[in-house]
Amino acid sequence: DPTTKILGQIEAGLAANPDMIMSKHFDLSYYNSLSDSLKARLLACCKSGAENHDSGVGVYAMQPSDYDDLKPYFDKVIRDYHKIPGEVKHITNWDLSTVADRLPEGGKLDLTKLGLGTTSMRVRVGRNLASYPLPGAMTKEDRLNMEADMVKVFKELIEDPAYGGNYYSLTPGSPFEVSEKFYQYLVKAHIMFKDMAADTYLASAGIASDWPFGRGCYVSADKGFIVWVGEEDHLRIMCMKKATVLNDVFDRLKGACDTMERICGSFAHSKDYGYVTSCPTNLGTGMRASVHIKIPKLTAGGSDAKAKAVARPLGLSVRGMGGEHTPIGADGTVDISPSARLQIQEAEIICALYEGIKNLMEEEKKA
Ligand code: ADP
Ligand code: CIR
Repeated sequence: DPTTKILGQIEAGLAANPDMIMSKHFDLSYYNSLSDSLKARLLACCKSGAENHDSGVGVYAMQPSDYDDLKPYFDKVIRDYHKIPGEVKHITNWDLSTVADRLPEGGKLDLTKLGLGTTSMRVRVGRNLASYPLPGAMTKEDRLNMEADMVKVFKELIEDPAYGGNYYSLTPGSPFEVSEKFYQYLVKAHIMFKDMAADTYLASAGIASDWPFGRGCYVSADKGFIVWVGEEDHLRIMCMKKATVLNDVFDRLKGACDTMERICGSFAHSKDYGYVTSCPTNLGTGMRASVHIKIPKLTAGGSDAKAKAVARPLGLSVRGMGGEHTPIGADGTVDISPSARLQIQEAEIICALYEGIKNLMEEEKKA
C-alpha cells in the first residue's frame, strides 16, 4: 500500500537524518486528524524527503494553496527553516526610499565604492500562476498548456521595443524548439537552467517530470531580462548585467515583474507567506540577488568550505559558478547572495547584498 510505504519512509528518514525539516515536523496525530484528501496532499508534499534521506528540507508544495490549507504543518517547517520565532507576516516592498539610511549618498549601490570593477550581477524571483498546480503536481498536458499561455505573454514582450528578444523552447516539436547544442550554450551562458531530471530531489517531488516538455526561456533583445518557464517554479523572472551598480538590475526587475503580473494576471500569493514558491525555502520574496566575486584566499585549495563558514554568519550563501550544487571557479570566483527570502523586504535584500559583499571583501583581505 503506497500510503503505508511513504509513512514508513518518513519514519525511517527521521531515524537516518534527524535534522531533515520534513520528517522532524511530521506529526502523525495531525496527519490522522486530516480528511483523506488533505492526507494525500500532505504526503505528496513530503515525498522528496521521504525518498531522499540526505535532504536538508525535504518538502515541496504541490498546490498554490498547500501552505495555507496545511498550515499547522507548513508553519512549523517555514519557521524552522527561516528561523522566525513568532508569527510569520510577510510584507512585499521594493521601494528603496524606505531603506534610504542603508544606501550610500546618492542612493546608488555602486560596487566601485567597494573596490570592485565590472561585476556579474543577477536578481531573480520565483513566481507561480494561480491557475495551475505547482510544478510537482502538473500533468504533461498542464506543462504544455502553461507554456502555450506564456508564449502568448512573450509575444507581447517581443513586440514591445522595451523588451524585444526571443522565446526558446525545449519542448520536442515546438515551433520555438532549440537544438541540444544551443541549449548547452544557453546553460553555459547562465541564461538557461540545467537539466532538472539529474536532480534527485526535484525528480522525487515530480517537479522534473515530463522533462523537457513545457520547458523554455524568454530572453530580451539585450539579454538582460530573462524568464524561465517550467523549472522549480512556473516562472523564474530575472535581470542580469555585467556592470557595477546593483540598482540597475534591481530596478529593472521591479518594472519587469509589474509588466509580467499585469499580463499574466496576479501570481499565486499567500496572505501570511507572500509569494508562493514550490520550495518553502524561497517563500516570501522568492528573491535571490547574487554577484560573482573573486575571493581566492577564502577559497584557497579549491574548497568552498572556508568561504561558506565565513559567509554564513554574514547572512550570505555561497554557490558555484553554475549555480546551486556546482563547483566554484578555478580562480576563486564564487556566487554570493543574501540567504534570507521571507519576512525580509525586496529593498532590504539588495542592501544586504551590498553590505554582505563589503563584509566578505574585508574577510578576504584579513584571510
Ligand atoms: P537560482 O539562482 O535560480 O536559484 P542557480 O543557483 O542554479 O538557480 O543559478 C542559476 C543560473 O544563474 C546559473 O547558471 C548561475 O551560474 C547563474 N547565476 C547566478 N548568479 C549569477 C550572477 N551574479 N552572474 C551570472 N550568472 C549568475
Ligand atoms: C533538500 O531538501 O535538500 C532539497 N529539497 C533542496 C532544498 C533547497 N531548496 C532549493 O534548492 N530550492
